[in-house]
Amino acid sequence: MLVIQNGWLVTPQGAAFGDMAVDGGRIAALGARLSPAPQDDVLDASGLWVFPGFIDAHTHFDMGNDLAHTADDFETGTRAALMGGTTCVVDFATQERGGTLSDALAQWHRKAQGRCSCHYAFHMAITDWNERTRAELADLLAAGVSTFKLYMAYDALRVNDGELYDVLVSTARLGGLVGVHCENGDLVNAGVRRERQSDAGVQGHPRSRPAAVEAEAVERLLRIAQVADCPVKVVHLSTREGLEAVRRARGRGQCVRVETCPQYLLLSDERYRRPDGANYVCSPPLRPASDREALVKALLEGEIDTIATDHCSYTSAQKAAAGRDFSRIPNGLPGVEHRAVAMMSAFVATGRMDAAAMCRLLSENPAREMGMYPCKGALRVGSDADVVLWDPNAAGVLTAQGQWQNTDYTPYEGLRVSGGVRHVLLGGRWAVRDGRLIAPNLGSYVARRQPQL
Ligand code: DUC
Ligand code: ZN
Ligand code: ZN
Repeated sequence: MLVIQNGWLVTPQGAAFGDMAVDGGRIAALGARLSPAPQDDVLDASGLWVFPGFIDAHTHFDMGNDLAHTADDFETGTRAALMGGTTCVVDFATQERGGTLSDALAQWHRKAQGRCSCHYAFHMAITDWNERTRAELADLLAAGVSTFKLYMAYDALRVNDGELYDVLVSTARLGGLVGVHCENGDLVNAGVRRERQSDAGVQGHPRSRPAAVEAEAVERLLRIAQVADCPVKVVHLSTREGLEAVRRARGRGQCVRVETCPQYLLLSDERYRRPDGANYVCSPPLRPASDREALVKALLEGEIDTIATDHCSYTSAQKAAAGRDFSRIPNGLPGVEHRAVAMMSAFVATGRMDAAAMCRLLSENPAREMGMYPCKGALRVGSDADVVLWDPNAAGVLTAQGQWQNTDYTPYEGLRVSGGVRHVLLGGRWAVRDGRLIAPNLGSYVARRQPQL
């Protein structure tokens, strides 16, 4: 048994100073003062905050497309996640057109198995909707995949409105949840054709897909979900206008879950004017400061449910290989390692949000939405002992040189941060101690139950 003493425990009942006992991989006791037996290990957590491990429900590791293969695979990506306090990721297995969901799931298991330093689970991205695919859904839920993803853009991945409707109805019937990439694919294609003619370089990227392209897709998705009478999740929301569509749907009584990402809360589209602008190409793109401010306000007012990263990393060389043709730059940013420290610094250390509210965004809400609560996402007796001990007094600067992510840059280069990971327990075992990785590869697959919305 390990007894953690004198920590500031962030529990579902509220934050409290106290002790926590860990035994057999689970939380065995919580209390104001626990008495360790002589044979117990004791950790003095004075001055530390104790969180349920953070969950990143949006990563892309070991993913290829016609432009490039991601720099991080499950080995490097989950190691970086763990070092940043993330104890579980949910990555996107993706169906091949003409292929089955079960083949895609088996392929993603092969990518991850035996390589993960934090726990992992999979969403399933459905790209080929037909009767055979529909018949596989129940098997997916039985295999622990209770969340799905649809794309409204990217020609190789996207579904049409009728298919979207049908997937929503079919998955909701089984208790699953669908997250949707909201950009109008036809408008993106038209915008790319238009901007390529003007030879605008990297700046053609955000111009090819302005806010209205996202907002139209969010609005249409939410109307389709209204007709289907199903809950739905908007992933990586980036615009004020998209947010307004969410508000309208919620005002109609719909259940809409909203995820955003650190890059949309901290960065803006001026990055595309820099010489290394290609490094910031992601979809949806970084937006003007007014969108960022609207999202931050919504975050602080409780309108956003979760913060995930959409980690999809490439090296600067991969980004630069496209030259002036922005449409050939692989889309995506690194971020899985820096989510907690960047968000804590921006919102908790500055006094704009308390640690318990941040815990809901990074841990409890993703756990509920992903069907992992209360095994994960909570400091409760009986929950898995995936635990982060956070030092609120640590200070540092984020740099590519000091990172674990397998790329040569970070979008947050030079960011001064307050707070940091001191220790991480994974399933009750020491994975990170005093900021040092001491046990890689402890991660295992998490078979999930139905989302709790
Ligand atoms: N956009 C996506 O939709 N997926 C991965 C990365 C990105 O930028
Ligand atoms: Zn997406
Ligand atoms: Zn994504």
